[in-house]
Amino acid sequence: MTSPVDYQLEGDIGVITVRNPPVNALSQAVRQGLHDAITAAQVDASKALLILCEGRTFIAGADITEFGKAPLEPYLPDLLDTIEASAKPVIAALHGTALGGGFETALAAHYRCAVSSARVGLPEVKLGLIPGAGGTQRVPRLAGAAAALDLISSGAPITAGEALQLGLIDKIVDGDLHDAAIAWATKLVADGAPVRRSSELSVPDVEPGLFDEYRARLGKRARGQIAPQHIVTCVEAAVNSPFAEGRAIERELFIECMQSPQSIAMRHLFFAEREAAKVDGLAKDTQRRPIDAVGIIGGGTMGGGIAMSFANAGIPVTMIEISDEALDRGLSIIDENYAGSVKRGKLSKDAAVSCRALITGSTDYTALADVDLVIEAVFEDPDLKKKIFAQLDEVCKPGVILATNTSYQDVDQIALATGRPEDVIGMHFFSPAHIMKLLEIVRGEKTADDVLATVLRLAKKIRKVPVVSGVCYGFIGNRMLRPYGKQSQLLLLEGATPEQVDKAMQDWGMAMGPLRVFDLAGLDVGYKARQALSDDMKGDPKTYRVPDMLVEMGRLGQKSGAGFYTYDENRRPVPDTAVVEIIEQVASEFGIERRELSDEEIVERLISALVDEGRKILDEGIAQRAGDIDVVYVYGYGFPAARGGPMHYADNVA
Ligand code: T1G
Repeated sequence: MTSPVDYQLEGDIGVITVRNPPVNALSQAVRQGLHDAITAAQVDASKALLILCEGRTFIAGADITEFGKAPLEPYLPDLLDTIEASAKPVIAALHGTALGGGFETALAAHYRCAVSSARVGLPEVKLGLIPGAGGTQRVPRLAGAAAALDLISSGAPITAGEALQLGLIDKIVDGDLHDAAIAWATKLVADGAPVRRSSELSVPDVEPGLFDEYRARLGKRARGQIAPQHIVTCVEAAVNSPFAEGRAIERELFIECMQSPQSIAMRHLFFAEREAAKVDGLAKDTQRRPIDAVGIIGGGTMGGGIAMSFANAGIPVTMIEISDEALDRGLSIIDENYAGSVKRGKLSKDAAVSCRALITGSTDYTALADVDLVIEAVFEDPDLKKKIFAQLDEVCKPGVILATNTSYQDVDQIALATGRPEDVIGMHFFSPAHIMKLLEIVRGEKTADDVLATVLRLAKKIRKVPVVSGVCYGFIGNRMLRPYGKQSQLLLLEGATPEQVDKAMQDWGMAMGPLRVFDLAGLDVGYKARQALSDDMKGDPKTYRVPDMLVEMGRLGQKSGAGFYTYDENRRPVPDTAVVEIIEQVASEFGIERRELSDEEIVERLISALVDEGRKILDEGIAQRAGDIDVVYVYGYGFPAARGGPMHYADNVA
């Protein structure tokens, strides 16, 4: 088998090229190839060595598919020692995303250059891991402890410009990377540039209390996760110990993370997220329709957030509202959101201005005559949605994709309101739509393959994580939320309080407990949905009597200042004995004797409710695979990534 690593002498420079598509991951063959090339070059005519990669990116990390299997030599830390020990200067030339073990490889080299579009980072923490090949020891030596803690604990990549400022790379080159890197390497040789080993540097002075501050901050931000805390331990070791000792601590903690259920869960999600974008039976080369302009029906919270998602990806948007007042209101919400993103440093002022400029409004449907996709985002009235789709059928040109943002309505029924059901699909965004990553794509009975393929590709362009669902009441996420919600009501009647249920779930890792979620969504939403259902479909009255009573008392949730909790002036939930009294009254009406419930029982019953419904969804083929359900719950419902999603948890942990 040909090695994925090639070595050529170009003048005085030994050029080592990695070719391991799609992302030049550090598979065993790549590690072996690099090792052999570096070793051979020590005794040939080369005066300096250059490592670069073909394809879309420099090495994007260790090969995650090898994790959990018996490790094969050469081990990455040993390979990087070999690179750093080279007697001849080694230069790494970066493009695309130099991540994880890929960036660690570059840090073991003596010099680093990059094209300006390159990004570098150590995202291991997103896999429940820590850098395992010297990253926690070399980054602090080059950029300082605080910068290292930020880079490694966030896992977020930085630009080449930021890396240059931090001293993590030495030069940004223009034009063709290969040629520019050869030219720079030749100059370094001509200038007699020495080998420079970052492992021999010491970490610049550290602010007192830095590590305790990070432990506390990460303890809040990544509750219950082990990797972030181990990162702090390793960077602290870089300050207090020689390189070899610090690296040994890193290795020990890396192996602990690798074997942890948390990392196994997060690695499962890494691949599940990528699998979710693939649809059985949908050919990879399915023709896609061009989407150069989008229309949004409804300028409310969802409509505004959806409009921003497209504008932020450079796609012009026309937002339709029923009146000028409503339109102004919708556009001003968007202005506030952009101002907020700039204030939080998520977006530069210039970027906010140029994105906002892509959003226009109208009260006239004919303004949609030239768009390629329309997304309806009005409130959940099935007749109103059908009326809108019938209108769109009249004004939109042939080939336009007609999408509904409904959270649970029958997409097939909506499609039948048009003469082109094959062009109709569900695109269920999550609030706030310009932030939440999940996009549930609902494939209708008649939805055409090219419509589905187009929307799947588009999801990636607007930086969403797509999951495909079949048509059923509530699709994947909201359908599972119903039994979860019902179970929370039974737990209240049997003896728990709203704050006990929510605290148990939050301590277990959920971003928010069920009662707070319902208060945030608005209890009236569920109430109205129930009004449209028959008693049979509503199910056991024990599971909705309390929320019905709260709504009828005007306690609609956070938006009305009270629901299962009362909310203070800072929108913080405050337990309310009046709610407990209502729960006790309803319990006695149903003859339920209330008792002590343990947090374990609360968690077990709520998660089981999710999993049981998940299994039905799989049996019915509404979801293609269990991993899809996990991606929905982690990206859309605040399920802890460190537990891998409800189905992974049930199959691997519970
Ligand atoms: N190993 C194996 N396969 C990988 C991979 C990796 N590191 N990265 C991507 N792939 C596959 C992916 O499954 C998909 O396959 C295809 O490549 C394209 O990926 C010791 C231990 C690089 C930013 O965490 O973040 O190094 O589905 O669809 O959107 O310290 O992939 O086509 O069959 O995501 O353009 C650290 C992980 C590893 C980076 C490209 N590195 N990758 O994004 O394409 S841990 C990472 C990414 C480590 C060391 C430690 C992204 C990307 P398929 P894609 P993309």
